[in-house]
Amino acid sequence: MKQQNETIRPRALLAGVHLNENNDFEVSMKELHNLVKACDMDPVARVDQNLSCINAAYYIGSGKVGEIREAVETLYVDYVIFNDTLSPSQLKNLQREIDVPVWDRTYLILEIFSRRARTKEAKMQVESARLQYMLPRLMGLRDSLGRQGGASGSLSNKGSGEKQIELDRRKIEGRISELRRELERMEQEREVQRRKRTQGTYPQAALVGYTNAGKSTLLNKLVELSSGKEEKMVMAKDMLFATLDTTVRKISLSGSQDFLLSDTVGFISRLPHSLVKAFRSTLDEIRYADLLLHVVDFSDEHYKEQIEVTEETLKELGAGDIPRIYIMNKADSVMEEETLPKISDNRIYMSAKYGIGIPELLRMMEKILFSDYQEAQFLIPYENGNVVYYLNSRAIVHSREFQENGVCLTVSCREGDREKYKQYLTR
Ligand SMILES: Nc1nc2c(ncn2[C@@H]2O[C@H](COP(=O)(O)OP(=O)(O)OP(=O)(O)O)[C@@H](O)[C@H]2O)c(=O)[nH]1
Ligand SMILES: [Mg+2]
Repeated sequence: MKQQNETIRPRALLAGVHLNENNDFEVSMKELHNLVKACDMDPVARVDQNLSCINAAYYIGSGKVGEIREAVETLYVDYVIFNDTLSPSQLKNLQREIDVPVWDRTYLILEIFSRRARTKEAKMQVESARLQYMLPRLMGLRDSLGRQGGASGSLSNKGSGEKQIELDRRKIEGRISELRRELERMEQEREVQRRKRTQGTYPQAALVGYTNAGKSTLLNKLVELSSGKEEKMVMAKDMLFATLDTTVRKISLSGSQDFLLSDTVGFISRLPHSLVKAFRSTLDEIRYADLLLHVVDFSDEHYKEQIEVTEETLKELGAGDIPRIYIMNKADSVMEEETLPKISDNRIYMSAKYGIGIPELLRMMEKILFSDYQEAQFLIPYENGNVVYYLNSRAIVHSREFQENGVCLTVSCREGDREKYKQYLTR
């Protein structure tokens, strides 16, 4: 007897084409494997082929299609997943030959996103990306959804073929523009909120990087040191795309100034373009940041390629020129602990999980975030406690002296703050 809570995970067959010039084939197949697991499926078989060019009709050679069909039967496969984006006609042709739903890498990523999205905005962004992907592929997807049986929406209605597809198409187009309008409205709201936030003088840093690099773990570590409040933490998990929603937290640590830190969705190679576009507004936290913390999983042998993918995506988002610190994270698994943290230029080898290198990282951040700071000395009367409070959190306080007629603070602060309280300046 099966336990009640034991769920049976769908079984997936992974299919890929190794093109002659592609050196990253194995890496991307392994990544596909992890994506399949992140989608709660079991990768149970793999079919691949060396080719000099992609087969126009089936993507993979037609002989291999037969092999896949056989494996589907003998291994009880529920889904066949291709390691690339299939063209609408390839999808349609494959779906005619294969008896279970055929997905491609893009659809798989969209599916993961759609399962993980929690906020209304993230859900709408994913829906919009998914519909844009589906629009040119209705023919193939209709067959696929028909095979899943009981799939939701009008796409699963069998019957009057072309006519039904035309109706679906119009419905989808209508929904896409509805989503676009609503997302634009939300984007404006987000912009107002963002302005409100940045009107204060807190500088903002953003965590960016390949999925699973440790961004959320680092955010949590800083929140823990900052307020210790568990409800301010975000989910960090050994799973691709654990984070989809953007979070912004204020980090207040003794011995350093307050700043805002945002955590957002991770990147992956060949992240569907429609998704990057759909997520643009949430990714604004990155675009408007004063500093990017590029978190790298230094224990992954492919970390260099992952840095490249992340940098490419940042460029695409218009965040190519923002100053960066490269956080070579998870160094605890590949370097001797005594050698950590190690700093060279704008790189720091550290460990977010074990909290190694945090003070050093904060010092590196300060140099960039507070680079326009100036020295100043204020004498603030005791009745203006709020000014002392303000400067304590937004300036670097070098010394504090309690004198007869007020508190004397020697600080480094922003030009704007110096101006704001110039009546108290003594130097
Ligand atoms: N050994 C080691 N593991 C770490 C370190 N930092 C994070 N991890 C682990 O890496 C996994 C992924 O961490 P997350 O913080 O969820 O990664 P992320 O970058 O937020 O990932 P996504 O939100 O999925 O893009 C978790 O299992 C963490 O425990 C580290 O410094 N050392
Ligand atoms: Mg995360």
